Amino acid sequence: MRSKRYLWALTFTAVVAVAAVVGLGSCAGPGGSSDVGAIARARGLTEADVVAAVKTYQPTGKFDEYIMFGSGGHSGQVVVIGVPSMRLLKVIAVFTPEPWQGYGYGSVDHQEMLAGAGMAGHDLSWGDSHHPALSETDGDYDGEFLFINDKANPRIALIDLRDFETKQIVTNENMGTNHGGAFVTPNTEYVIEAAQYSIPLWTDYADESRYQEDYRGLVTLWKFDREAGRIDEGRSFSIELPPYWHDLSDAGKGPSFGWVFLNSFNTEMATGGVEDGNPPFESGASQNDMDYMHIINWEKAAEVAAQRGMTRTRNGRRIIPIEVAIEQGLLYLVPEPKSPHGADVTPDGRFVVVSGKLDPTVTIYSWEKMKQAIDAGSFTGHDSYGVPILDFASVIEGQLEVGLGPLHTQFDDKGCAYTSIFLDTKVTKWCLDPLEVVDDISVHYNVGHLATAEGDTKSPDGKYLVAMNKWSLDRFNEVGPLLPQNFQLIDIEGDEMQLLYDMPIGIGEPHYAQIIKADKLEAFRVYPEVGWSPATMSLSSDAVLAGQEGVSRRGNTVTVRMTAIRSHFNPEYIRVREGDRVIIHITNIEQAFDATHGFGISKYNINLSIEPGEAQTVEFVADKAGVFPFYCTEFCSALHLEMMGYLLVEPRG
Ligand code: K7E
Ligand code: CUA
Repeated sequence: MRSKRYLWALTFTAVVAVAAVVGLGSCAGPGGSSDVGAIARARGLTEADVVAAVKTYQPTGKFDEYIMFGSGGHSGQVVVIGVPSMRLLKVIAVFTPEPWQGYGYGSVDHQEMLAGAGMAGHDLSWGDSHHPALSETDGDYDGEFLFINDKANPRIALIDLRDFETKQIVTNENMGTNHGGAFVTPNTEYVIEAAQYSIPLWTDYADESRYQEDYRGLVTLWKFDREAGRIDEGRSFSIELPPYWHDLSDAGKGPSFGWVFLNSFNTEMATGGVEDGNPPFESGASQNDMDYMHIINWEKAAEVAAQRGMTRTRNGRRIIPIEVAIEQGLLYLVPEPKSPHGADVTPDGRFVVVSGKLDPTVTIYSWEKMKQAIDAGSFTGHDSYGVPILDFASVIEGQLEVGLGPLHTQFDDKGCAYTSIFLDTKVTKWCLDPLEVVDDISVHYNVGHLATAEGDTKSPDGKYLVAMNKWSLDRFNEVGPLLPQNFQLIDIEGDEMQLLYDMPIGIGEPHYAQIIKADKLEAFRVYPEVGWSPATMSLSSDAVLAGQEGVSRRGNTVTVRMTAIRSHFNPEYIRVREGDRVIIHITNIEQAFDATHGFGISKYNINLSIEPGEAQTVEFVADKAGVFPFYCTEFCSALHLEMMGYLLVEPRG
């Protein structure tokens, strides 16, 4: 191993030399603001710190090479972060109302979408987002769409990356919660969503004494219609699974194209009940040494689901019953070590890497061997639901000890893998050929997922790895008992991993993230035409152009047609009577880059964000008489404070 001292001297000299070359030498004298060496010494920075700073700092106006889409955990949102600077660029509103984006604060389109995303008769104003998935074409991120799951309320959301806005949320009443999603197949043919905690499937209610008979797992394949930019619910289908608890999934690619790999735990089918003297779930569900990975043929399942009589419908969704799945050869099991968490397909699609939370190894399954066993019908037996089980020893490629509590694995461009090690709170780097551990690095602390640049594609870039840590403890200034989580950026270009940057993330527990090359994204700068509807991604029929403003009344409904431009609304008065229904169509008629206006009405819980070219509609009942200022909530110009008007609600009688 190279001596740290040597490394310090080398890089320190290099930095000072670079500074001297670019004219930043010690012109201000020792301790002066432009003496790099003196500043580093005064701040107590090591040479590794200086190198890390140089590798991550982005001067103003310079852009990041990569964009990371991270789950916002129980904020229900998606965070967008530049890599390597780790600058937070945006928090995309997904499952939770968000006032800056005017998401859920009066906009009719958002209101409708969020209302349609309720479940079990409840409006839902939060989600537990875990796994973002970028759309793929031929196994590579294409930068067009992003999907993310809501674990708490089994839902999948779709975000259009032309404007980074949520366009659709689909609900899955046949699941209790989900976890094995969102993951996409290599051309985004389908978005995969697997249930986590099993619930009764074919009956509305069954208590836990009927667990094995009535509770079931489920995996749903949501059909993605790229042309429409929407999930096609009618062409989507599910497959009934045994009532294990299902965890992470991943789609096969290359030789394993057409298949999905899905972990499970609690194959013990423990039903808990610690209050009655039973073993709690935590011990009941982790007794066995082996659980089952599910091997699912989605390509064939899609054909089967399209045939008459092959599915049963429940809550309006088509499900392939487990007997049909077995008979048609859609579902197989293979044992996997103890309470597995991550299942990750290698970039070449030849292997599946599984980590058992209670096992110090990663297990590498060979797709070739699994496929041979499936084709030959060579099984060791069947589970109690009749699903064929492959022989563990004959389908694995190998096992490698990586540390205590391995969770998730990501890949680089050199045939190596990175596994997060929760209990040892480190990342282990290992390579496939030969199968050996080559490096490890401590992370701070209790790491969950990892993300490498373009890591889930068939051609990862390597370069950067972000460790998403659950605990941050002593890494940041103390902010009370609820601490931020910690995204740690790690340089993986060289043989030894190097920690570059700690980014506190204080909106919710990050689970997974994906990192895409920034130049693959082609976001709108402004909406393409004045009067654009982000909901339909086309010209809105309610667009209001300059000169088309006005107010009209029909019975108790007052319709306002309004424009917004720096720095006024037109009209500036909205005169209604108490109890009137008020519909306001507003268009931001500007096409200037970044000239966003807001529209907030005091005390009515209304706020819109209207980006250049955007048309929005807000609808409400003026149920409280009085005078209510409305104003632009974005500081858009020197006369932004003057960009206001009054809602006059005349009292009845
Ligand atoms: Cu490990 Cu939901 Cu993927 Cu959290 S999950 S870490
Ligand atoms: Cu428009 Cu402020």
